[in-house]
Amino acid sequence: MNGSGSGLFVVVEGPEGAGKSTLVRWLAARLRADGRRVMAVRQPGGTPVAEAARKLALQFPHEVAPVAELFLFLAARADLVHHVIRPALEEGQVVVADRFDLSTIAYQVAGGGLPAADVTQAIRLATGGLVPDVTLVLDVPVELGRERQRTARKVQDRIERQDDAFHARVREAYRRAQGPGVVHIDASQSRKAVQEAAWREVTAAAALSTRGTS
Ligand code: Z5A
Repeated sequence: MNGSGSGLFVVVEGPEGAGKSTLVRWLAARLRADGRRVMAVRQPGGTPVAEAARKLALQFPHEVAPVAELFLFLAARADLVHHVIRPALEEGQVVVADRFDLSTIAYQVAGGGLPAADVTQAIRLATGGLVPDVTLVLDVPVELGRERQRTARKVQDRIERQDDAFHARVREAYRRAQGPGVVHIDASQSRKAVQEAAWREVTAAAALSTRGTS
């Protein structure tokens, strides 16, 4: 399905504080305990170029033009796909990614107002058309996500400092997301309930293919 070798490509998506990083860590550990070879990545980030783009996209102290911001995220993704994700999938690994294309649709299109068709084309160029086998979309109300970040003492990045209307559009875009392999999980539940729901989807996706079973 992902069109890149025999691995399994799992993406975890959702707004800030939804519990994505927590779930990615848990899934990676659970898959390894099952004897799978796992590559866990976050976006933007994961290669020297992608980490540099992350710094610019999230911490640059001056205004960044919306299209420039888009290309920073896509530069990070293109480099990560080329150097890390595709090689891992081709080796038969399970790749678990904290964010992928849906983040760009939610933040830069729904949040930032960039044109969907052009952004979709740019995404395709950046990733060579790589698609996840399963995308777990974690849903939490904006305020609950923020509350979790405050409790975790997270320092806000440029995107997180956008206004409430922006974040409401981002959440709505995630809630509307659909397509092959897209699954919605109520992430206001306990960690355990979220993990169990995610595990059901990942094992179902793995069973549908021979990928990720090395
Ligand atoms: N961005 C973009 O605009 N366009 C793009 O194309 C891409 C990204 C790829 C990346 O931020 C930023 O880049 C992001 C979008 C933008 N900025 N914004 N907004 P990031 O990588 O720094 O992470 P984040 O996703 O924005 O924030 P986060 O706080 O790391 O969220 P999270 O990973 O979903 O949550 P967490 O770290 O797993 O959990 C947060 C806390 O909640 C933590 O203390 C957990 O222990 C706790 N937690 C987790 N799950 C639960 C449950 N179920 N119950 C209770 N507590 C929980």
